[in-house]
Amino acid sequence: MTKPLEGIKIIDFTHVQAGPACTQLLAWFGADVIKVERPGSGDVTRNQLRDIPDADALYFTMLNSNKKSLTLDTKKPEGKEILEKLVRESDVLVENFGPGALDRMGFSWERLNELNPKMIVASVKGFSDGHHYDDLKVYENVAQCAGGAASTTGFWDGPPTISAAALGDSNTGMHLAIGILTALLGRDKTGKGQKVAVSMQDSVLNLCRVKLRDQQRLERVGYLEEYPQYPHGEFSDVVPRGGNAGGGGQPGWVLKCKGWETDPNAYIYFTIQGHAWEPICKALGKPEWIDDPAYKTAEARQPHIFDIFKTIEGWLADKTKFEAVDILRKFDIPCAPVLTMKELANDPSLRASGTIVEVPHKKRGTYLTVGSPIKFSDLKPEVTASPLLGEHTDEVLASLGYSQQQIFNLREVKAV
Ligand code: CAO
Repeated sequence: MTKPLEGIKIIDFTHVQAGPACTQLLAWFGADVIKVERPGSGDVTRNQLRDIPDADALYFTMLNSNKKSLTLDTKKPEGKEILEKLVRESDVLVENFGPGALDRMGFSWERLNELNPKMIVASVKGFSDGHHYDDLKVYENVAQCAGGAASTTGFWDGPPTISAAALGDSNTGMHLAIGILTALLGRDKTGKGQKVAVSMQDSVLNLCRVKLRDQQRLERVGYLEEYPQYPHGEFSDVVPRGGNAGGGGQPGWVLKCKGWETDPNAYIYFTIQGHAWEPICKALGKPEWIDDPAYKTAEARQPHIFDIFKTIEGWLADKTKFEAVDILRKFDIPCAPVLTMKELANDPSLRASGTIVEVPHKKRGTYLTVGSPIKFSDLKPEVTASPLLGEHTDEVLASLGYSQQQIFNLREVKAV
């Protein structure tokens, strides 16, 4: 089967998570992704949090599958020359260096555009160009704070809280992938490449869209009825942290199930959909609530919603999270068990769908990773191992016309 991105050549000048997540996605879909790494060390994540001595860390292997690795010192003249050759014959260059690093290396957008006017140059930065913080280097948690996620996550009586989900890193990488694919389609029409830039702050904020909605509602009416602070607590002039409250018009909460005293994940998320009130009452064995004016409407329930959740917890007390969901699903109630990483790793459905995959690796043996979350009817992305450092240096240089002797000489001067 021909993969949709086959024939698209990508110079992957990325490191850590945001950039690599983007290029890994494109590699799954068939792009020829050549990861350019500093000779001797490579992407810093190869060494970070290693669980096996002398083998690439999972942080690296799980974000760099399906790629080639070319070592190149792009600050040396020989390295620059090789990069120029690669630029001339590639479609996309993706980078997520600190601000100005590519320019300092001599590969500004203008220079790259001069070398290959059809090339798409895609960048991740912490803040967008021209932002008053655009000189800052940024990691995940910094972005979550700058993008509005931290101030709105957690409990009202605790500090701003970071999400475990990589809202700043992988999320930004996914935004960049959409930008690159859009620019590739645009190039088909115009014949011209362009610069695509995504900032981590913007990408986090994009996912916090409903919190900006809430800020405007709060300014207009002074309260937010779906937050736990309503109606008994106080609102200030900024969107508060809402704990585990549902973000839309459906109240919900994380509720204790059987075993919660010893198992920190014996919980389900329970949602009270307005139109599902009757099935909820039936599921809980509370038919008297169906027409009770104190329970019948969402407005009537809201002032005592936590008492309702307490009653539901009473019903859950003799049921495991899995048993509870098995009952509630029959009543069409939106809910899920709170799943641990261990449970997800062993979930037969996720294995069958290719969302959790086992990948054989030359040095590590087999490791688990998250495969493509995007499913197609005509493409089944196959996840292959991440490359060893410089594994494809000879192959890539030979494809650029370098002889064995020239490659030997480049190694002697540590340019590759
Ligand atoms: N050959 C020679 N030099 C290379 C090279 C290569 N193959 N690859 C990288 N370098 C150089 C860069 O040119 C840069 O040199 P100068 O600073 O001297 O110009 C240097 O390595 C360091 O690059 P950096 O600033 O990107 O790295 P850092 O470790 O200091 O910062 C990070 C890391 C992530 C904070 C920064 O890259 C950044 O802010 N990136 C943008 C935002 C981002 O993507 N962050 C998310 C990372 S995922 O959590």
